[in-house]
Amino acid sequence: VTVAALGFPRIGPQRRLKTALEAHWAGRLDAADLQREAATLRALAWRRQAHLGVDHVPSNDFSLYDHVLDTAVMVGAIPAAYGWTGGPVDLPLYFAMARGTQDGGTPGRQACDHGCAHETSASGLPALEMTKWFDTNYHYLAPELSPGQAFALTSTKVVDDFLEAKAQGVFTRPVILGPVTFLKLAKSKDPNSNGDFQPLSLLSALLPVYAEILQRLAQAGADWVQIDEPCLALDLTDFERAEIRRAYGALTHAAPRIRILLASYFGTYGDNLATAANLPVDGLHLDLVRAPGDLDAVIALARDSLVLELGVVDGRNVWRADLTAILDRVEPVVAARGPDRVILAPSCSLLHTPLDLAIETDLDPEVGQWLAFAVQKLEELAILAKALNQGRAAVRSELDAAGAAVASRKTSPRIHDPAVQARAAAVTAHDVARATPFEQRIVLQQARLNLPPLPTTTIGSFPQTAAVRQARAAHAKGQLADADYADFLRAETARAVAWQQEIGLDVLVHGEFERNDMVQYFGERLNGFAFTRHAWVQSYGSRCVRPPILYGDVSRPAPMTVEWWAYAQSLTARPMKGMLTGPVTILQWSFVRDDIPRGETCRQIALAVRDEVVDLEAAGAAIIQIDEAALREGLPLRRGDWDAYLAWAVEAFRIAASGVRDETQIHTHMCYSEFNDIIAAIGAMDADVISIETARSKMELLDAFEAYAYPAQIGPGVYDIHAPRSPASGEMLDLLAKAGQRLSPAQLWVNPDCGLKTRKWEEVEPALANMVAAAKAARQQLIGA
Ligand code: THG
Ligand code: ZN
Repeated sequence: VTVAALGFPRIGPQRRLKTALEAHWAGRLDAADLQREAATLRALAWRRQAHLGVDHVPSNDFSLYDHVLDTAVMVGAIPAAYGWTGGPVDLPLYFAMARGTQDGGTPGRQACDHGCAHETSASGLPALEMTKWFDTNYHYLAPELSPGQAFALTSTKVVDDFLEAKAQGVFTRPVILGPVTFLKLAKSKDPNSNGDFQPLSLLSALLPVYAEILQRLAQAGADWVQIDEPCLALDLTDFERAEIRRAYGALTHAAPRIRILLASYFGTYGDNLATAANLPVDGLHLDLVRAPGDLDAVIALARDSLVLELGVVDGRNVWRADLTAILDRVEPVVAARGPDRVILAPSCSLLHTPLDLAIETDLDPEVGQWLAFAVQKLEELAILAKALNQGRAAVRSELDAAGAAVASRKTSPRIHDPAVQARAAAVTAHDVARATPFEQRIVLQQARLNLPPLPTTTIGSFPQTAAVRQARAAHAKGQLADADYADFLRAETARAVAWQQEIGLDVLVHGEFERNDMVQYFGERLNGFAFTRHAWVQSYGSRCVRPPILYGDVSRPAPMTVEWWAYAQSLTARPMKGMLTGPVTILQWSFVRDDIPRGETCRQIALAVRDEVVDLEAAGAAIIQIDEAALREGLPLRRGDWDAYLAWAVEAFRIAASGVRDETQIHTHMCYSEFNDIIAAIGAMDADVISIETARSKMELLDAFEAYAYPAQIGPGVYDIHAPRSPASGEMLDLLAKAGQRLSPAQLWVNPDCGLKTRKWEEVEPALANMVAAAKAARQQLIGA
């Protein structure tokens, strides 16, 4: 039995890759030095994994920005806009595709408040579109493919990295993103745009490049090659399955000396299982964390000679594995198939876990003993392999230690809070619904709020200036006293409130200067969450997140936002919104416990948020916004699982929102643009007002509301906050007029697309003043008011 790692965290210790990339982009590190640092980080990762006992160390899992972009470059799929005429892709071109360019060479990509990180193209080249990688929090760059797209081997990075590692004495298993998944992830760019061009139709043109790569790897001496086809965890058509069979028939034929390990992960093979198990490949990876049932199903179908790679350790989460339970499961497989035909692995690439638990010196030791990051997961696999190869007695003490940690998690009062469980179990229909329907509530709300038609507001945050970030950092380091930090934040808040009032916004926000990451802010104030210092996970390019670790039953010991809200409201007679992050988003952006269903954890968070909503109302808030930026991201990979997810996700929002009286108005915000397929679920959330992103699509998004009559009020964003420019009021008026054609003017609010945290005051000030002017003009035009 051997051990494989499908991929290792590439951002490096202390996020060294981030530091190097950002220095390079700022002009402080030249290309050669960036490449040198990248080579050092690759060498570190290879040596580390080999040292930890990994037999199949991956290469080509490293990337300077994104492995899907690397694949596009490998096959020469460079969109025409970048002016490439063949030959090697240099770093400026590579980073132009990754980040866009603006005149003067500054990159165009701007993360918005909720991190949607869209490119801008005010001038210069746009970046490729960024999309979430399956159901992870990693974002890849979507290749763009047109009809007649030609492919040519353009980068030999996969061969170069294999040889680089070999020269260092590490014989690696190169990783390549498979041709079918590559094409399925690509965006179709059809200039004739009749919309029926399918990138998968390019498979025949693409396969020769893959064949050439495999042949070159064979020449370089490679043995196993890992080809990732995670599309096998998705719903596929018969045609797509047939194309997968055709692809692997061709590739195994073209490179008979290469042993292909085909890897899918993030879910069950499901109805693709017969296809996968019968491919002419040498090995098949199974994600036994997400799909434990795949093991027996594959064994029943696959030929005896197929090597099975068992993904037994969770590559998507941070919990220590139950080693004994894994051995109980795997020992019979090894006995039946033989040790040479079993490889142990994480369930997926370790890209999605933090690097090393050992450096988390501040973590609570009780919580710490329950965790395993990438390095620890490879240690677990080495222990398992040793137990399988030499008998359990060879690793007795390691198994006992793992067993003790598992037992402690089952019983610790830090995790299990009977009061929280009883409360969650006692939720009734009454708790998940407002007292009366929207039509009645809105009358009471309007009587209380007395807002003009087309009321103006913002999403919640205002620019986090260098001064704000410096003050937070100084406070965190203990260099700025609590009282001084609070004074500073109060002054920022007061300034923002006065300014909003001055420019004539109708519904104000306090600006969120006290908040860092919105999930972190709430997690730090809730029971059941732990925070790390160094546990970074790559989100996209050089950007990382440190997801909170949600380890136990969730409750709210004390109000989290009421003081800031009350202070801000005391400065104005206009309504001040209470601003909260919703339960699904908190869940989605955390590492979540695996001992109870996600839906149950989400319900606990929802009850904690409900407590805050009720307290805000009691303090006098007439409007409370509960953002669900990540509701759509949580959608399961398979359509068949959507309804169950949406049922508990929508219920969680309703639990959070339904503790208030009719005359209290609940807002929500979502900053993504694909609504059509979940619009009914969004309606079922029963918020009084929703703000959404529409400015970039020029209100095209509102097409969703043709087929579905959205029942409540809606603020389609009129100011595209992702672009570093301030739109004129005429532009915003046009958008409002467009919105007025699809929605009743009585339904409409006027607001930007998203929060303004990542913008500059110089952009925000004129933009919001223009937005208020546009609303005034629209009141005349649409309503005659
Ligand atoms: N919070 C959390 N998770 C998230 C998001 C979030 N996951 C999805 C989405 N938003 C990811 N988008 C981003 C956008 C910007 C950054 C990271 C993820 C970013 N990070 C800083 C960096 O890498 O320099 C570090 C931020 C920090 O200090 O915490 O800019 O909003 N939990
Ligand atoms: Zn947003």
